[in-house]
Amino acid sequence: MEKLIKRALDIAHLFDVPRGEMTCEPYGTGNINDTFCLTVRPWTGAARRYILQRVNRYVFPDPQSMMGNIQRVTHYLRGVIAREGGDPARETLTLVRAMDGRPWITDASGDLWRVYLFIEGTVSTDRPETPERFAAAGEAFGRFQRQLGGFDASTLYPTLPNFHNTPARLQQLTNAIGADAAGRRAEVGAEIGFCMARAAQTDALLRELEAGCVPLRVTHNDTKMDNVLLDEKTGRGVCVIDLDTTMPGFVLSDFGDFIRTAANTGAEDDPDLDKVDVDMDIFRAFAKGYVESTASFLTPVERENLPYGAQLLTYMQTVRFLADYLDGDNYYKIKHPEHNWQRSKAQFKLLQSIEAQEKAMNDYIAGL
Ligand code: ADP
Ligand code: GN1
Ligand code: MG
Repeated sequence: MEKLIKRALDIAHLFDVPRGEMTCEPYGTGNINDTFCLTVRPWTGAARRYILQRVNRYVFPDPQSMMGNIQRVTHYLRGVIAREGGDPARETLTLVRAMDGRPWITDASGDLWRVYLFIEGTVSTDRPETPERFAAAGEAFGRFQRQLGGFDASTLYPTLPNFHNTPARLQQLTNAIGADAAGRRAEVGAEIGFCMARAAQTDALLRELEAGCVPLRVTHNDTKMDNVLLDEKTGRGVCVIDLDTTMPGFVLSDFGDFIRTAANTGAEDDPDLDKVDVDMDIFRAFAKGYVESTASFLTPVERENLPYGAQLLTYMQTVRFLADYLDGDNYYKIKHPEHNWQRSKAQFKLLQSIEAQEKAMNDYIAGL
């Protein structure tokens, strides 16, 4: 890590930030990119902070096209936010340019680095203490989609093709089972069985939804609690961050992935499956915030299927973790050899719990 911090500091000097003493420390808890908080203490004036990130090139093989999406989306959002009387520097991400004028640096080894203004006076946490904060996140993700309502989703580069495409994820699992690259197929027979048992039904439901014209919109595709910055004083949702996976998609996916990640009484990788359950208070708080801020554009089919989104995304994550375990852990960073297997089991337990609450979730949304 020391070596990486040193490299990050060298890179930081290539960006258009004030001259002065620079320090850099690892920041956040993401599974994909390397994130640092860069502090610059100019010779005169107050210290300034930035977020410096090295993009994961295994996950994002074409990071420059991804950066193109982020530039276009944040540019568009800045216009909408200004028209609505908001503060564009605070309510969307701002890329800092490098000395050569581009908003990123590609280093000698081919890694892409970028710098964002640090949005001060905000907090991001994956475990807020009050339901109001989940409602604020729901409002913020809904607002993000509303503000991007006039942006033609089909013009965005498909950064990660088939990212939230469940049949394609099932195909990856089928391929991983066939290849058995890490020699783990025999031990995960039960989990393979759970995933395959739901495959045909999922396929049928998705076809139905597509036939019912669920529209393609600009979606975030990584809607976690810690991807929203909340005002540290008021708790209001200030800014949706982590725009790497912003692509055309279905709103069910953004709603569903939030419930999967935030409304779990246990951890995503909980070794104790008894701790994993869907937290209906969090579901209700988020759903209320989200449905209120999307009321002006959500179609009835989208609205009715929001709870199904929670099932779909939890199922997809069960499949993704299992496929990565079978492949030999190429994709997700792991903390121990069975980590992806454990993650997959915990996600499957969550899926069962969400399925058990299907009626309660549908009733709640219908009553909003
Ligand atoms: P990852 O893809 O690794 O999740 P993120 O872009 O979400 O990376 O950044 C990790 C963390 O850094 C976030 O959860 C948030 O706490 C913080 N962060 C990111 N961007 C900003 C920003 N512009 N201002 C303040 N904090 C930020
Ligand atoms: C990854 O880095 P993070 O935690 O924001 C992944 C998500 C998964 C998640 C599972 C680009 O997101 O899709 O749901 O891990 N992001 C990518 O923890 O694959
Ligand atoms: Mg993040």
